[in-house]
Amino acid sequence: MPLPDSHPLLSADTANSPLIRAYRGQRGDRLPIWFMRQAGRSLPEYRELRVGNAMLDACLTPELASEITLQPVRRHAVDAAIFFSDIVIPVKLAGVGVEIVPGRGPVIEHPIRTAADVAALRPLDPAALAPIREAVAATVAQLGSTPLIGFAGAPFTLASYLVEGGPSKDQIRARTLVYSDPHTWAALLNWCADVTGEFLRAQVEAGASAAQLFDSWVGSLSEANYVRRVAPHSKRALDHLRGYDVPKVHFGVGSGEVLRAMHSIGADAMGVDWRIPLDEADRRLGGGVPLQGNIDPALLAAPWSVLESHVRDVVDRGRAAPAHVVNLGHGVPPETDPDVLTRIVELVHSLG
Ligand code: 1CP
Repeated sequence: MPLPDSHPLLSADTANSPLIRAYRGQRGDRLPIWFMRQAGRSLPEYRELRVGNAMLDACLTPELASEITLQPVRRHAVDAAIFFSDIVIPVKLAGVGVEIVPGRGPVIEHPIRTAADVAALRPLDPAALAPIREAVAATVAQLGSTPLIGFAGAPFTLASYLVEGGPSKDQIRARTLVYSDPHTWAALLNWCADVTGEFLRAQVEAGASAAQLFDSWVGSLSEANYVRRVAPHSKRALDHLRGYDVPKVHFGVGSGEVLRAMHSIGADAMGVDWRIPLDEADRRLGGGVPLQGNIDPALLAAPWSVLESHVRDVVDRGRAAPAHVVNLGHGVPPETDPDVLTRIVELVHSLG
């Protein structure tokens, strides 16, 4: 039976989309834009669907995950969907007790802190990823030429939650473990790299056209520590995509000091937070790297005239890079007026 035209294996549409071309360093007529955390609490249609569904259950129910992924694409006409899931999903699927506590974030039932805790971690059974594959395939079939970005948490950010037991201000317990027990640290990061790498690969195999690795909390590390104790594991996570021709994007918050090192693990494009302007990020990367970012999320609630000139400035500075995917410097705050996001998309598309 022939596959529908929108099937990713038959369609070259997403390969020629503004997003994928930009990740490959090509500029076209349209400046692509999407928003980190575009699916989520800023959308009334999301809040409605989530009633009675715990966050991680919603992620593992293919029809819900797919519908939530599509909502912001329909509403804002962004140039990409990002798969609705969470960085802790592969950890949960590997058998670790984790919940997303509303208003707080991922909370780990038994934090992982000792060599014995790490030794007890089980590998991820690929069969457990079936709901992820199903949700991605259903989503891609509906997206047509709009690419789906698959994503995963980088080993350091995942390990931070596992060691701390939940969200933390500066990941101090995790950073202590790096020094107090480097062997346990390395074993934990290898485990994280493999579960997160498998999660990412499942999304790509099921039809995602790009892959973003989020090392959200990398900004708490020194460059030397990052290079020695973290980067090799992040590379190991991305190595799970070997053989798949999808662009790889790497993003962290507060990553100014480690941008170059983060790029060197095998990323094609770099996400930049709001702390450094894109022309400065381009300079730090030595030029030649496609950039993604970096509208300050704090300005989403500012008067439109202020926000508009900020967006124009971001676009202007992004011209220093070979290509630019407009985004925020971090996720959409839940209280954001979604109409503001739609208006930014229109503005960016008018700037070309
Ligand atoms: O009740 C709710 O609606 C839960 C809020 C929520 C949502 C919508 C959480 C809890 N996760 C998500 C979805 C999610 N998580 C996406 C969806 C796709 C999209 O962007 O539209 C993505 C990409 C993530 C990834 C994620 N989860 C990251 C990396 C990106 C980032 O924001 O830095 C991190 C660090 C997490 C952990 C997490 N999950 C949820 C929260 C509130 C947090 C952060 C907690 C903390 O501050 O430590």
